[in-house]
Amino acid sequence: MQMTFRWYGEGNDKISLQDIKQIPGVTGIVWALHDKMPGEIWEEHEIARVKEQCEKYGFNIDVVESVNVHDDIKIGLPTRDQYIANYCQTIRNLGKFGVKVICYNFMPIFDWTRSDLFHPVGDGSTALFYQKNMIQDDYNAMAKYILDFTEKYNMSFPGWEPERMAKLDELFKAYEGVDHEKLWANLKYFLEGIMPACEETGIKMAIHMDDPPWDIFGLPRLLVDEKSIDRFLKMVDHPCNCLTLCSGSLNANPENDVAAIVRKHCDRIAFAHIRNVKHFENGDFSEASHRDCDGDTRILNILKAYHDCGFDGYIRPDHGRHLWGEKAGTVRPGYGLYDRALGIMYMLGVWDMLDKLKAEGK
Ligand code: DNO
Repeated sequence: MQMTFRWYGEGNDKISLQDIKQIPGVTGIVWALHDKMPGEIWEEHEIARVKEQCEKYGFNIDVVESVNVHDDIKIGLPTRDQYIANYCQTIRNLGKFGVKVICYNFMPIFDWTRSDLFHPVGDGSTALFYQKNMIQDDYNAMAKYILDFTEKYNMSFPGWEPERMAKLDELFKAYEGVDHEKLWANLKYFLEGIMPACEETGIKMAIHMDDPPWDIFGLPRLLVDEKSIDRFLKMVDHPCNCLTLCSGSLNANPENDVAAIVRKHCDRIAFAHIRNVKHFENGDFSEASHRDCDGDTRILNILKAYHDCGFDGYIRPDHGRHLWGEKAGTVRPGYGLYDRALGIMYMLGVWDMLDKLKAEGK
């Protein structure tokens, strides 16, 4: 596997490439052009700039997270063809700079959703938290909480573009009639439209799991469990149609056995997100450190499954807690430096030991 670290870009991330360089084992930066709106073409000179910045520190830019998909594609409007053509052009432009994997999602309107971005964990640190009864009917209240935060601290969240969020009621109206089956059909149409550009460039499209893995605010969500992943891979059975298997997103539903999915579909997992989640009986969940016993996601089983399958794709620590002075305003929720660096050391520790045992025939 190839260890990577998500970075929000020069001037947009308080964490520097120099900081990341000091974490052992990181070979690649997971990046994006965060000022692009969904549907816009990523231009060559913009991509070249990031490549140059990362290469200065010896990092590759093999993985992009994310090139966001325009709502018209998800809704299935006639305008989608132009947006799909733009997406193909972005794929071709990224291919020219050696990009290998594009992580994206197909969630209607909202990307990941939480009710508390800095929830006390009990040891002085904080983490992202999901209170189930707060994410049910009032999407405006939830969006207001997130947007007030981004405005107060002057940061943008991918998938939460203020321009889109300003038109929430309109967006919800546009999605009326887009049920699960319609959304599956629109996803298929999109994938079939972009597979030729993937073939040309060798880029793998790696869909992110829906987070959380159930419908919210009456909006359908598709990538939620083993059965839906089977359906997705079969629907467009192409080696460039791959997964970003996010352990934490899937395991927000305790019934999802992520290690079993790894063993079943390892050859189609281009990108692994490792995140640990702690469940509460009432359906709430909190994010936890990467250490197996700190959450319920069974991180050790998952890493063992990747190792047994000879996984040579990209991996990254996902959300971390906020530690040692990291707080609202100093750090992006879930994307501080310290806990993600600790997560990397934990994963590499496990991986190195598995390598050693294998080499010794044990
Ligand atoms: C959350 C991330 C997601 C992910 C997108 C991919 O922190 O894992 O926002 O980047 O869903 O498009």
